This record gives sequence, structure tokens and C-alpha cells, in this order.
Amino acid sequence: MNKTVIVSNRLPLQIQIENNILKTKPSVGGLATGMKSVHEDGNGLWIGWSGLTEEELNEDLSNKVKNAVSKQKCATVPLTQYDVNNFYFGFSNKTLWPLFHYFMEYTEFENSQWESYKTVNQKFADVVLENINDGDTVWVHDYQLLLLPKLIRDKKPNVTIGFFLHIPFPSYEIFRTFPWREELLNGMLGSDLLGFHTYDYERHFLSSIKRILRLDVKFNDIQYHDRIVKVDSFPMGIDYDKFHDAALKHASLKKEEKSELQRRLDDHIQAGSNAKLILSIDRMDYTKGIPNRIKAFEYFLNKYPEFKEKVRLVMLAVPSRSDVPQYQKLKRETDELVGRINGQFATVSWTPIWYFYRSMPFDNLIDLYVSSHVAMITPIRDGMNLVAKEYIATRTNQDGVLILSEMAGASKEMNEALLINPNNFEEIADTLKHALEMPFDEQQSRIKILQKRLQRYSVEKWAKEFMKSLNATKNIDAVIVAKKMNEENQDTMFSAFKKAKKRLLLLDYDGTLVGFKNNPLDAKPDTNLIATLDKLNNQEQTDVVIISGRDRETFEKWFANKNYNLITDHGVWLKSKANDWNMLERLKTDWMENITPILETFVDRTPGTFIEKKKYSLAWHYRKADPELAQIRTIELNTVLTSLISNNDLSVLKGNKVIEIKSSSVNKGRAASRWLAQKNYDFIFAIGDDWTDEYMFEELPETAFTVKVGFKKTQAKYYVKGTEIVRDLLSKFTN
Ligand code: ADQ
Repeated sequence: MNKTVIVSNRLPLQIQIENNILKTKPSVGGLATGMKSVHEDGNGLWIGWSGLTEEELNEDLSNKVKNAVSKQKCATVPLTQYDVNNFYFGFSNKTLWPLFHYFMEYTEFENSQWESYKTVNQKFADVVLENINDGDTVWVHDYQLLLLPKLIRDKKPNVTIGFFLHIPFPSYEIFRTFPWREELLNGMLGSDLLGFHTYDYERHFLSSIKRILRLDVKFNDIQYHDRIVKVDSFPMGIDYDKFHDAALKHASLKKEEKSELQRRLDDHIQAGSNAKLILSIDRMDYTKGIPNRIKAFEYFLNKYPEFKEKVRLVMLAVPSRSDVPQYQKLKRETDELVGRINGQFATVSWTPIWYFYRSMPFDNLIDLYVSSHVAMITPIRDGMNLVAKEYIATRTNQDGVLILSEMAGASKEMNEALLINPNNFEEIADTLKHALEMPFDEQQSRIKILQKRLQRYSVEKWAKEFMKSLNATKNIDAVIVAKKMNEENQDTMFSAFKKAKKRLLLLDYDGTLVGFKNNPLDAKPDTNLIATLDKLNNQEQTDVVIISGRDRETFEKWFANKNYNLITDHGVWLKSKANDWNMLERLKTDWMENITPILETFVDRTPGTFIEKKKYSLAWHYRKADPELAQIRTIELNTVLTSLISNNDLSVLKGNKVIEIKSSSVNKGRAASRWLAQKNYDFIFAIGDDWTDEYMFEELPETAFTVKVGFKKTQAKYYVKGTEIVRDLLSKFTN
């Protein structure tokens, strides 16, 4: 039975050892809840670090931990103190976390920490690989494990891998500063499906993929070697019922059943007719905008002094990553700010800020959520932010107002909240006033809509949707009609080749025999290629034809003393062996002087593009241009050209990063048919990489072995990955 393996930095368990006795407790976090159904399903497994370093565990304890977690369907990845310092506190939290949250000034690029990040990702891969078989599904979580998908894929290509990033993916301009950017992106692309919280993060990621790796992206599909990688957004939800039900239960508590915290909160609310609580909850992290929030509150008290002694900010900050210097600095700054403002505004009966620096049990969290009239969640940058959603879920009377930073991923789906820019104190102060004075009807109408959405798109639904999309990637191959040219297909082909009496090999040049160069004139045949072509060409009863869109002059130069069969200009010129060049199609070229100026305007407006003037066609190359601008320009150019070419018997061909305009009456298909008519071939092989080769595939008989280079939609029967495999295949024809 196939299984699903979840991988995250930490296991969803808390392990405690006291006097050599080991206790495990399930974590209550949102992720653990969301993944519950995935984890419990069949023989599911969760892989992660236990939270105890190798140094803290002797052999006996280590075995005990292994046994205890395995009962919870978990497996541990052993990490040393060095790993935790360098991989976790180091690279994950001093490099990736600040960079991905746009805190460039906090970002360290330390080679030794990067090495540790790679080593630990490999440690995770080792445990995953021990536990999976072909056909299994792996779901990897978050920024600590960005390299893991590739490490798994390289060893086990036949598993389905999903990856979800819980933090933002930054814009290309930020991401490009990262020294190991290619390696990181390739690591992620080991996945079949990549998930982000919002469309913006998805967009940023795809932009980096296009610009840094220069890969082709169609909508949300990335063409990656011989695979398609899907990218999509899945906004994570919460366990809505858990929070809602807890709030309902809370409402029915008798006075004596209430917590100490709740009684104190009640005291404040009952102190005056307009007494209100403003809630703020986060991990103590510089991305959460805690100092800004306090300063904005100060600004509010100064601007609207009528709220003094009436409102109180209840601020809960959970200790987090306190080994990292920036977090220590933030803690000091927060302490100082709270002290200063309380000192400045406090009266005998009122302190403006109640500040808790600790983790709180779930019941107390509920006390805070249900007692607060306003929740003020104002991160500087946040992947999603679940606190905002939890607050809404607990508002069982449908009162309360959420003030939410537009920099939180959650703001994309919580339009009914009051959205603010966390750096604009004026706006925050005015919004806070608006929130405190909002009539109940308006509160209710906003909360109702928010609750409806959160209830529907719960964390469980989120996990299900992701798994559904991940499973759907298993059928992605069916979209591409061609089959992979594997060993078995090759055997069939080569045995047909051996038996045949008259063989024909039709070979496209660019993108097939040689890779693409920025300047087309740099794609000269190298000595290895010439040696292979010589061998092929000298075989008895074998006609080799290089069939290309290149112009005759270039091939004349490159293959000057070779007696190859050459077809150039998409089929205008033919040279068979030692004979002279022969014109297959008579073509007019007067259209070129009208089209050239149009192409020139596109060159002027699209840096990195240029025109290649061939004898019978014009090509506009955009390989070096900004991929997104080029995409817009190709659509524009296509529209312009379509209206011009119809009466001129011209056609527009979209090649590999090139648009070519040429006469409609010539194409590789016609040229190939003419060649075929000369002899009765009993073996035909044709290979090519782009659109222009599709004409050739179309014209060839059903028995031909047609091969597409690259993983694209095609009429060919087979596909291969790239030029290296093509060369390997060709050399096999000569053995
Ligand atoms: P976090 O940065 O941790 O998560 P968030 O999404 O707000 O941020 O989750 C915090 C969780 O901790 C909430 O479920 C909250 O109830 C709980 N919590 C907060 N204070 C607590 C306290 N004092 N005691 C106990 N529990 C407390 C990262 C990303 C986010 C993203 C999540 C999920 O940074 O942007 O939303 O992952 O993908």
C-alpha cells in the first residue's frame, strides 16, 4: 500500500525526559491539526527532529525516543548541537527567515552555515529515503527544508513530492541577492507541486524561476527538464471549530469557573461604560511589527486623549528564537517601549499596556480572544498570520473588530477586516478610533462574512486541497502525448534500424544537435558533433539530412568540406552530398522591407532582443530579454503581424525564444516530403525541438520514429530531455 510521508523541521510532538522517563505529548499547533487526516490515513508517517540533540541523548534514551515516536507514526532525524546552531538558528533563522521577510539588513550570508544547511537537508533526505518506496507521496514543509525535494527526487524519481512554504517568497529583486539562489531553486523544483499562501508569493517565485533559471513557465506550470512542476496558492486556514466551540464553552462558564486572567480582564471591562480591550498576540519576532504597534498606540493616545483610561492594549508575545541576537535586541526594545509608555501615561487606576512575555495555555488564549473588542495584528511582513483568523473564529456574538496589516498574507482573504499599512501611524491611530467606535451592525456584517469563509476553508480543507492537487500531478504525463524514449523504445528502434535496407535520419540543428547560445553564430558544430555526424554519414544505406531554419550561408561555412545532406532556410535550399546547392522553392522577399521596420520598433522597446536577417526570412530573437517583458511583446508582435501577413502568403513561426516570419509555402514538412519521395525508405528517424519541426513530424509516415527534444506538446511519438541525450542517441546509431 502506498503511503504519505510528511516532513517538517520539528515533529508534531513534545518530548520530555525526567529522571530517564520519557513522555510525549502531541503539539497543538495549526499545522499538526491540519495534517491530522493526512497523517492518520493508512500507514502515514511524519519525519522530523525530536527537539533533543544527539548530545542530549545517550544510546538508551535515543532508542526510547525512537520507540516512543514510532508509536505516534513518527520517525526522527538525528541532529547534533552543531546542526541546531548552524542549520536552524544559523542559516534558517539568520539568512532565510530575514531575507524572505525583506529584512535584508538582518540577513547573514555565512558559508559555513550554508554548508550546515545542506548537510542537515541531506540528513532529512536519508531518513526519508529509508522510509519510502516508489509510488509513495511526500509532503515537505517550510523554509528549513528547501533543498529536500531535489535530494529525494534524485534518488527516488518515482515518488510524488509536494512542498509548502509557510513564509513569504520575496520579490525577485530581494531573492536575487542570495548567493546560492540557483541551488535553492533547483532544490525546490525537485517537487511536483509547490504551494504558497498567496498568489503574490507564487508570482514572486515564478519570476525568480524565469529570470534566474530561465525556465519556461506557462500559467502555473514550470517546464523543468522532462517534468512539469506545478505551482499554486493554498491559503492556510485554522481549526475553526476548535476555536469557535471553545469560545461557546467559555461563554457558558459560571463566575467561579473562570480563570484568574479572565476575572482580571472582566474587571477592566466593567470598570467603565466605554472600557475596551485591544488585543495583540504574536511570537516575539521582528517581522511581527511589535515596536511599531506600541508606537502607533502611543501616537493614538496622544492624538485621541479621550480614550485614555478607557482602552488598554493587552499584548501577548511568545518567546521565540531567543538565541539569535536580533531577537534579543527586539525583546529589549519592546521592554523599554512598554516601560516608557506605561510610565508616561499610567494613572493610579490605569496602565495603558498589559504586557505578557510568555506562552499561554489554550484556555487563556481563548480568554483573551473573547474578551477583546479589537484585535490589532500589524506585522511588517507575515506569510499568513493565523492569530487574525483565530480571533475571528472566537467571536461567537459576531461583535469585535479586526485591524490587520496589509503585509500579512491573511489580508488577501480578509478584506472585511480594517486593513492598514503597519508603517503609517496616522492611519493606524485613525483606524483604531474607527474600530473602537464602530456600530454593532457594521461589526456584525464584517465578522459574518469573515467567519463564513474561515469556517469553509479550514486547515483541514487546506490540507485536503493541497493533497488533491498533489495527487493530480500524477496524471500530468498524460497531457504530453509523447512517450519518453527509454531503453525499451530504443531497443525496438535500433533493431528496426539494423534490419532496414534504406534508412533516413532527419536531424534538426539548433536545440537538437547543439544547445542554444546567446548569439546564434556561436552555435557552431564542435569536433565531437562533427565526428558523430561523419560516422553516421559514412554508414552504408543511411541518408543523414540536417534540416534547419538556418540560412544557407551559415551552413556553407560550417560544413564547407563535408558531404552531408543539408536543407536550410526551412526548406528553401537543398544540398545533397557533394552536389551543388539547389533551390527547392522560389520565394519572393520584397515583404521584408515592410516588416523589418516593425521588428525594429520591437527591438528598440525590448532590451536584449535583436533581428536576424536571413535570406528568406526574418527572425526576432528574445532569448536574452527580460522573460516577462518578452512574453508581453511576443503577444503584441503576434497581433501586429497577424494583421499584416494574411494577404502576403507569410506565416509567423514561434520557435524557441524566437519569432520567425517567412513565406507560408515553405516549411520543414514540405521539404521532408520531397526528400522522402526520392527513395523507398524502410527506416525513418526524425528529431527536433521546436514548432518548425512539428511540420516535419506531421508529414512523416506512421512507421517513422519521431522524437521531440524537450518536454512540450508535440506530434512526435517520443521525447528526450536535451541535446546531451540526442548526441548519445545518435552515437548509438553508429555502433
Ligand atoms: P508564525 O510566525 O508562528 O507562523 P502565526 O501564523 O500567527 O505565526 O501562528 C502563531 C500560532 O501560535 C497561532 O496559532 C497562535 O494561536 C499561537 N500562539 C500565539 N501566541 C501564543 C501564546 N502566547 N501561547 C500559545 N500559543 C500562542 C508561520 C508563519 C505565518 C504562517 C504560519 C502558518 O510566520 O505567517 O501563518 O507559519 O503557515
